[in-house]
Amino acid sequence: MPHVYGNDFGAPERAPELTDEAFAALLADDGRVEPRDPMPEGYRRTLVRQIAQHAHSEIIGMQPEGNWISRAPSLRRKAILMAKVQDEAGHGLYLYAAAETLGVDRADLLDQLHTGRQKYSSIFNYPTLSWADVGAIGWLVDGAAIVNQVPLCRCSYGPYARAMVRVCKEESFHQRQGFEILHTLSHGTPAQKAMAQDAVDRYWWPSLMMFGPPDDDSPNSAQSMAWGIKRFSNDDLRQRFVDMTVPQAEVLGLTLPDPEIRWNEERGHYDFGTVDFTELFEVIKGNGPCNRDRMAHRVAAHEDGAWVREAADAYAAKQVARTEGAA
Ligand code: FAQ
Repeated sequence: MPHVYGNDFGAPERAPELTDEAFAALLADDGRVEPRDPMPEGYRRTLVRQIAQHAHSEIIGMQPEGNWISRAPSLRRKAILMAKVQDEAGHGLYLYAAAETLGVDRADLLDQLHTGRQKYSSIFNYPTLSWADVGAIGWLVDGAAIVNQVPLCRCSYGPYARAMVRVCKEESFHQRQGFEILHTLSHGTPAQKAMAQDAVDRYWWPSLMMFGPPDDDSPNSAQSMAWGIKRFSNDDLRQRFVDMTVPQAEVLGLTLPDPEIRWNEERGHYDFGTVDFTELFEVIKGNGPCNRDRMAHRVAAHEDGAWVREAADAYAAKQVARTEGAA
């Protein structure tokens, strides 16, 4: 079936293509592209790629923390964690809906995830070994996600930018709950502090990798920035994250596992050590510690949920039949 824009955003059939020059003029004029606007095919494909990867990351990202829902240390922690994991599912939904405004179908995007043709963030291929990892994910992973996503609220594509506004508000809450978990552990017993430190030691470098490869090895950045999809480069956002996080680590009383971190007066930024991008590329290729588990779990959950999709389809068909019968 040919896919059309029609969905929650009320958009019509696929918009026609546009030359790069005409599109540049449109961007310069109001800077915001909506589903009904014509757009170059490359722009549309880039958005589908990035938004789909982003959506997949949100739903795969439910797994590492979901692992701790049944073992959260108190009822309060459990309720908060359940709400957070549910938020991630909601973020996935906003993002799949935003992708669908570009004329793709979410069932097809999920199929591409399940068959390894589309990526999801490297960070979710690391295990959550202790309760402190839930704190480290909130503080560092959600923290990195916010730094990356706040500029996406100004992305040139309207539905993606608007989805990001709400996502960022929720991520801010997530980051604070992670910070609070680590603060409590860090000011608890020596064993609790050691657990918090161990979590930060393991999650620090993978969090820096979330921003993607270095700028000179990032094939998509230049074009995405020219199109106003990305507003800052991978390295600029990575630096922003380091600058934001170092003072927070001091408040937590925890050490970031990088002896090269120091304030550079001249640059007005923190210097930091070299990220091992070989590890990032290996994880992206499928060779991280948990890639196979994450994907097997996702595919099994999708198959187990087939009856829900069938029931929803049957209900929708019944509603249509009722409406047509009443007309
Ligand atoms: N992992 O040329 P670039 C979250 C791929 S949400 C995996 O630099 P681009 C919330 C990249 O796709 C986290 N793959 O690419 C949460 C490209 O592959 P392709 C997700 C990566 O797109 C918290 C290739 O490498 N956030 O955490 C990664 O210009 C807690 C070359 O790279 C987003 O998706 C990576 N780390 O820049 C949920 C934000 N880095 O497709 C649960 C939106 C790069 O050409 C719990 N996305 N690749 O084959 C973006 O901002 C961008 O897509 C980047 C990559 C910055 C990720």
